[in-house]
Amino acid sequence: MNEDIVTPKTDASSKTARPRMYKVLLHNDDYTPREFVVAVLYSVFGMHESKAYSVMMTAHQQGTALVAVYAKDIAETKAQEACDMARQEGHPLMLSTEPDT
Ligand code: NFA
Repeated sequence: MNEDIVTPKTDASSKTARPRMYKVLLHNDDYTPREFVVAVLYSVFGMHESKAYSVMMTAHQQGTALVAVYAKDIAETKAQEACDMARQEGHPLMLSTEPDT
């Protein structure tokens, strides 16, 4: 009778675990030139210039802005790369990472 009916497993134990995601945040400061921030967002995060400009302006006006969300190691590497580029040019630009929710 019903022995051919197979019900799919939908419980959590049968689902594939996804890696925890991390936000990369851009922090405002009084010294890093706006154009430099835009250039970093473009070269490290592959943002189009118009998007990079609006993220830069959000940080400038609100103090911080969300840049992107990645797996932990990628988020940390990109944040570090961006900070390194700034340090190389003598700018205090800061990016940080934190768990996404
Ligand atoms: N506040 C900086 C300036 O006026 C620009 C800036 C924006 C710096 C976003 C850091 C992050 N030159």
